[in-house]
This record gives sequence, structure tokens and C-alpha cells, in this order.
Amino acid sequence: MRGLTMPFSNGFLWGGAVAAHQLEGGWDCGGKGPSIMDVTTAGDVNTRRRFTGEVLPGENYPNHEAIDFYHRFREDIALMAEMGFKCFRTSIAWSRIFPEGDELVPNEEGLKFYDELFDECLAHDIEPVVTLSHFEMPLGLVNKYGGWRNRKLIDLFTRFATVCFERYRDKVTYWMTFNEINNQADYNNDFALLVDSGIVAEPGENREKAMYQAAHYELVASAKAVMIGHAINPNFQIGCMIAMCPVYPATCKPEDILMAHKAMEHRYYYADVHALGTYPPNIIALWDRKGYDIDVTAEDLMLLQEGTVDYIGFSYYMSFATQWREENAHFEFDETADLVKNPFVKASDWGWQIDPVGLRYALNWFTDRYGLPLFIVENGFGAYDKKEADGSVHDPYRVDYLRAHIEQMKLAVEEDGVDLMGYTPWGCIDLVSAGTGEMEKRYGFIYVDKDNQGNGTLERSRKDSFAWYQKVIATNGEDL
Ligand code: BGP
Repeated sequence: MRGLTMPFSNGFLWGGAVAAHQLEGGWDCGGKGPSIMDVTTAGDVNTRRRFTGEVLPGENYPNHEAIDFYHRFREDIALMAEMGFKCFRTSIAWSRIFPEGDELVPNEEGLKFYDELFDECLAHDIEPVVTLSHFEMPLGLVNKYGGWRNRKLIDLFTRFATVCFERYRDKVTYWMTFNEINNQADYNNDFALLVDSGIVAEPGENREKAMYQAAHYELVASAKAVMIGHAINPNFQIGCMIAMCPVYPATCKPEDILMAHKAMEHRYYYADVHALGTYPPNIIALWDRKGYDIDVTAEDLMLLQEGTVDYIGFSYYMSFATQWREENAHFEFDETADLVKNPFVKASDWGWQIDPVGLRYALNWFTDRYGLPLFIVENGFGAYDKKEADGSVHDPYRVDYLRAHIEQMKLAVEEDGVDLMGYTPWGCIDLVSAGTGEMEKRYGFIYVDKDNQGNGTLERSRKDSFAWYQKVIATNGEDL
């Protein structure tokens, strides 16, 4: 039994998280093929990025070089080790392994890169935590197959997953299948649909239906991957990855309460399928009401039941609030139309509402619903940092954010009995923002000298938060 003064177990996975396309660079090195992110431009604080489908001259593609982790990972892993990381969450770039996505034979040079990376982690006693698909499917799969609209993707993904599981069976124990699979619940958003499903919506296409179909194929592919992974190594822990933004009702008006409930169903049914192995009745009812004939076979349903996940990985940055609109007869949640500002919380420069208590709420919500171990695989504060003349970066706002969230995490474990496996703050080293493509939306403990235009030496340095997080890990979360 854990004592009350020690909320986190000895094996608690303190670490940090990144994703291949946001830090590796080397976009055409080592036989890698282009991914969807390699043909997506930078945006800015107000805009999402734009998919151009090919590399156009004169455009800024921030992922091409990113922070050049591909060539500098040894130096970076040494810094993570200095902070005391127990684990490091990254992803495998699918198009390093299968450059076009549908080859029969994987690219050995790509596989070798991850061998070296994982070996480097293990040499420092850092456990790699690996996401198979993090926003960057091979572009070839979008061009040839229409992305996850196509059932063939299930086999292509499981081929990729099998190769990774077999190759790294003795190096990696913790896996996740699809990063933030539920972002596509916001299907009117081009970027969300692209990065989750590789869908570039055609004019007049029913985006909602396309999303449900694509997500179904992904959920089946994930279930198959879980089964394959467990057969390859029964010790594998294979989780899903959910973007958790709890949706609160703006008031206690009954319709607002119901609206928030419906919004939660809409955003998180993906987790139900991953964890419980079945579709909740509200989704089936919605498909019926709208006449959506989704391709779901009896075999699919069996696979979903057999391939449920071992744990719930999730990101938590912010909470949402919603209010019912009278014209919304079916209580359908639309992230553009139905979000309202929460007057009780502050927001970051990018408008992300800062709500540490929401993390405790999320931990409780997942636990009550699924009873599975939880892993907070992203959390963090994107902010503008200023490098002083002497090279230091003072980022007390980042420490404040993380401290407040860890405090809530502690309460969830101590007072609510949540089974928490680990905590990996996002962007532990500055990297390219997924949403905007900016470098200057920084999350790191490690500063990287590069700006939004791509200028800078790429030199790494320690921010104030570096020493703070080092202390947090050394004291197993006691000294915040
Ligand atoms: C999550 C993604 C990450 C990431 C993070 C921060 O949605 O899984 O890839 O980047 O959010 O978002 P952003 O980079 O847009 O600030």
C-alpha cells in the first residue's frame, strides 16, 4: 500500500513528450518519404496551418528541419537524463519506415534510426514511450487511398505496427496507437481532419460521415495492433491517446447540463470504443437518425472487443465550457459554435484556458468510466520565452502552470484513488507547434535557439524550469 505522504509509486514514469515530426527534421534523410506534415505550411498565433499537398517554393515548412533532433538526439537525450527523466515519449515517423506507406518491405535505415534513439534512451535508464501515429501519415496514403476513408489503411497500419513491435520488442514496453484520435470530433476543422485521418475534404463531402467512417477504421486498426502487439510481447502495455478537454456546462440550466453531457459523448466516444470495446448507444442512434450507413462488419465488432487497450493515455491542456442554443434541437456539439468563455479561469496567449482542477476532474472521469490505469502523456504551457543577454531564460509562468497541475494530479491519486502511471509534460524541449507551426509557442525546459522564420543556431540551453523539474523528479513529486 502506498503511504499518504507518497502519492506516486516508485516506478512512476516522470518524463517528457515530443512527436517525431515536431522535432526530428531530416524530413528527407535516410530514405524517409514525405508525410502530410512535410507539406503543411507554418501558420501563426491566429491561424491553423495549411496543407499544400506538395512542397511549394517560397513557403515555410517548419517540419523540414524542426530542431534537427535527427542529428542531435544524443545531446538532447543527455539533457533529458540530466533532468532525471524516467521515460521519454516520442513517436515513430511512419514514413521513415514505409516511405510511401504501402511498400511490402520496410526501410532499414529508418528502423536503424529508432534503434539508435531507443538504445540511447535505455543507456540513460530512460524508458521509451512510443506513439505509432502522431499526426503524420505518409503523404502517399492520402494521395493514393484518400487517407483513413479507405479500409485498406487498416492492413497498411497494422503492417507498420507489426514491424515496429517486432523490431523494438525488447526496447519498448509502452506504446500508444493514435495520438489524440478524438481531435477529429471537430470535423469542420480542416487541420483536425487532416492530421487525425489524412482526410482532405472534397467540396460537398459530408465531413461528419467521413469522420465517423475514418475513425471506425482507425479504431479497428488500433484494436488489431493491440492484439498483434500482445502476441509479440505479452509484457507490452498498449494504450490509446485521447485529447481531454472536459466540457463544462456554462450554467446549471438543465439544457446546458445536457449540452455539456452530449459534448462529452461527442468528444470521447472514441475512448469508449478503445477501452470498452463497443460503440455507445448514442453514436449508433446518431448514425441511424442521420441515415449514415457506416461500413462496420461483424468481424470489426469482434476485433474491437478483443483489442481493448491496457491503459488510457491522454493529453490535458485546458477545459471547455458550453451553452445550449435554442435552435440546436439535437444537442449536437460543434466546437466552433458551441464553446463559450469560462469566466472563472484565465487563458494563455493562444486562448487556451488554464484550469488545473480540470485535470483532477479528467482523471476522475476516466477512472470512473473505464477503471483503467491512466497516463498523462501531455500537459504544458505554450508561451513566449525571452532569452536574456547572459543566455538564461526565466519562465516562472511555466513552473506555475506545471506545479498547479501536478498538485491536482497528486490529489487525484491520494484522495480519489486514481491509478496514475506517469506524467510527461509536452514539448520538454522547444519544438514546432503542431497547431500553428510556430517555434515561438514554446513548452520546453530546454530552450532551442530558433525563431518562427527559421533563423537561429539551434543551440540548446537550460531554462529556469529545467532545474525545477529536475528537483520535482528527484523528490518524486514531493518538492514542487
Ligand atoms: C497536442 C498534440 C501535440 C502538440 C500539443 C500542443 O494536440 O498532440 O502534437 O503539439 O497538442 O499543441 P500546439 O503545438 O498546437 O501548441
